[in-house]
Amino acid sequence: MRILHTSDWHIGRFLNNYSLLQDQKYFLDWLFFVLKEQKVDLLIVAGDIYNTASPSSLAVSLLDEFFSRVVLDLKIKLLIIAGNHDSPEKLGFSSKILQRSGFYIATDLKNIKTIPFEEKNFSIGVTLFPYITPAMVKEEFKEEKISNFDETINFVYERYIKENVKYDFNILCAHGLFLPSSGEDLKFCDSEVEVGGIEAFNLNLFSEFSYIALGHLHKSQKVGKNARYSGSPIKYSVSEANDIKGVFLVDISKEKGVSIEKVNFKPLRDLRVITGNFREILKEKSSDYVAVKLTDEDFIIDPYNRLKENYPNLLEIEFLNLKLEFKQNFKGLKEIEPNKLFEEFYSYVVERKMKEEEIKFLDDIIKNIEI
Ligand SMILES: [Mn+2]
Repeated sequence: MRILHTSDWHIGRFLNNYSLLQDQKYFLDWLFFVLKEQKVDLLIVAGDIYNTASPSSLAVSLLDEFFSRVVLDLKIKLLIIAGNHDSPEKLGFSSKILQRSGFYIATDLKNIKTIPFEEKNFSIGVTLFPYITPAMVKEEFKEEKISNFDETINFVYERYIKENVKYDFNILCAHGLFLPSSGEDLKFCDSEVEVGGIEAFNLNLFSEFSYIALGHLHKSQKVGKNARYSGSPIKYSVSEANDIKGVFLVDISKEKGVSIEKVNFKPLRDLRVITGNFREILKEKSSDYVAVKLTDEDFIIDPYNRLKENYPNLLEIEFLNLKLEFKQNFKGLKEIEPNKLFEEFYSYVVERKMKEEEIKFLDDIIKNIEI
């Protein structure tokens, strides 16, 4: 049995003001190719399928098309759960009909479930555990005393999961912050929101699971001995510039147990940090998403628009070594008289001081404006 584990697609997401739909479509086309070439039996998407609870019609049709091709054309079993960004109602729509064609969805507490699969000489159970908060449990079970994440996971485990841990191989698909019992650190990045230390589940309860396919953290990483965050397939913040994105292929067999391999994804447009001198950087061109760090000591006029001509997907500019006098000048801008300020600007751009008559001309204009 070959499983492909991915998560945090955030279809419909923007990076600054740039729509990433084209980049996301490119990822889905690549994924389709991998699913086909690698003869995958089961695709697991561990939450945050969409970026918002009300995705655009373009985002919905992109996914609809992809899911249909996977389930109907490739005949691959598709298992998805809701993440904290997804709307349980929207994602769960017509899930009963879909289940008949091999498309399993778990969106909230009521539909936590374990799907059994029979292989030639062994059985597998995949438990779908969507993003759950203490408040969601309290709303459904008013008389239960549940106030934190520890009590939530214990309750959910006892009520929905425990009796289903009975297969030769038990797989869990979950979304949220799961801490390893070994105490190693998790790696975070800027594109995740509302990730707090207290809102975490402990993985202790799931030690007998053969593989845990997690979603929520956007950096791909190993958690404890049997769990992995696949990470987002696309870099959603500059803090991920050096990440290598991809998906996990998980092979399960009676003889060899579980073996895991990461398949790296090369994006349509990469997200990079470029550090260097303005004029040097301007010699190159790229359609990648770039954050530019300038090493120039002197201020540069209109760097954003000038760079954008060569880097249409420019994200941000930072001056690393700007001379102190420039910084101070900016702080005190309001105190400097407008004509002095213009004189400085003029001499910077034209590279000579203003002439007597020009200064007089300027003074007249400024006087007129002030009146
Ligand atoms: Mn996410």
